Amino acid sequence: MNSSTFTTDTRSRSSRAQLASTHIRPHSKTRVAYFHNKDVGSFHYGVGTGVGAVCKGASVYDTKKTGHPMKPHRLTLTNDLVINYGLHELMDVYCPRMATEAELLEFHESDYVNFLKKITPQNRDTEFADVLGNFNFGDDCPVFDGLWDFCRIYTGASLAAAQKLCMKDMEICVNWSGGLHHAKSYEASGFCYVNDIVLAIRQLLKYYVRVLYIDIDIHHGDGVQEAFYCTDRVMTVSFHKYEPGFFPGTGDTTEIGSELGKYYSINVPLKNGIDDDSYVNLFRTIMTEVKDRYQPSVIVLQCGADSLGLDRLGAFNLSIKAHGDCVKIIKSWQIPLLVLGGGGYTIHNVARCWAYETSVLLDANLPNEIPGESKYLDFFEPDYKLHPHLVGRVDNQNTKTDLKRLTEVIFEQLRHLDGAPVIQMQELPDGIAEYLQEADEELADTREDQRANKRMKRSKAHDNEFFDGDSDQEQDEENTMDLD
Ligand code: V1D
Ligand code: CA
Repeated sequence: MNSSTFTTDTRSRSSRAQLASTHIRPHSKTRVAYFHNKDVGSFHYGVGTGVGAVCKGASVYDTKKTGHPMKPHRLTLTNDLVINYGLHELMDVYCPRMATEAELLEFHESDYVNFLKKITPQNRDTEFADVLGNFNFGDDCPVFDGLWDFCRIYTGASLAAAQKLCMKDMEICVNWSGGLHHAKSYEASGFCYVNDIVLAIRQLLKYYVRVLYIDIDIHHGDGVQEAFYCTDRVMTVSFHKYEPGFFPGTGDTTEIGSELGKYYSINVPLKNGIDDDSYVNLFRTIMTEVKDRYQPSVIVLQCGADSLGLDRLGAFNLSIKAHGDCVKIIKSWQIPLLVLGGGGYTIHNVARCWAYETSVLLDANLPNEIPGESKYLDFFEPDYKLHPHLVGRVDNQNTKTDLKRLTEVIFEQLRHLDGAPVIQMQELPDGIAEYLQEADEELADTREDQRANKRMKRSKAHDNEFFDGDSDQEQDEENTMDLD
């Protein structure tokens, strides 16, 4: 194990993970690798940090005291719990390298990558003022210090994890900093700049025939769906809130894929307040059918934690246990698995959730008491428990009848998949490179059309929306420790 990232462990034994299986898992074949670059938690999304920015209590360029809900510090909190529960002792730990520019260009367009590389809070309002909008930069996707490195760090971790799965010397790979599912090839979107998921899936496609992508973030996984909309080699399934005005506005059941990809995009649109039993039963029912019909050779699971109850941006009622049950269901299939993060805005619960899900992947039992040795113990007050009560802020607006009908609609779509795409890796023609190249070109054409459409729509749109997050912001600031 490469444990160079971590300091010496001086914890009491009581806070450590107990293995669910006997002894030291002598018969367990499941090898788990964890990818974490400790620098990833030190970045700060800043809104309006440029010249002339007004931000109460913050100086210009001080990105720490801004109201953006995406807090990379949640990744430091998660890692802290993973270490203090002793989970790092049960898996291989890697500090992955940053993705290269060439790797980003495998999906993203060169003018967008060039922009990402050059943009800084200092040149934003001078050199780049005219093009910020072209790349969808603004309140959701601000320019902040170290943006380029941040993108390369989280993407590098997803690519390293995918490569490990391609080498087939690991069954499960985890990168909690990844899962930024909204980024498009040509623009940022919804707090996401580089789509590490698309890049990781493209890597997996070199070694695996069928990739199943599952997304349990409360937002629709639009960027991943769009990237693979016309192929049957990737099946995408997103569970999300779908209501007028809720971001990103896509993800109706009618979005089913097109051309070769027709029927290979599944959407599960939900209303506010869905509870544990409804969600997990729906997830199990749909995903079991998808797995049986599609027979994926590898799975990518985006575990956005904004689907938890009490999330600052979310509106579901899920407990950490139920969110983790979805992970448990997928893990039980024993298919190579890439597990990624995503959204999640009540950061102490994000950390709890992803630490718990790490334990699920390891078949380890964690004590409910947060380890007293955690440097960030204050974040977990007042109960200091791994499984706090998260339910109750919103009523469940999903009736049993709604969910039954939704399942029927999706099963109807799945009936079109009468057998998984049959191409086997060993049967791939000699000209596989050319074949994949052609498929790429077709996808590029589709993306070109989509981009043109989107630019047209955007130029017509009059966007007056503004999020008033002051009270949440102040709440967050109270909980934010000095990270330097
Ligand atoms: F509340 C905010 C404060 C500051 C800046 C942005 C926000 C905010 C909240 N919700 N922005 C949103 C969503 N954007 C809109 C815009 C209004 N416009 C016309 C669009 O409603 C974006 C939500 C992004 C969710 C990201 C994610 O959770 O899915 C994610 N997954 O992986 C990484 C992030
Ligand atoms: Ca989702």
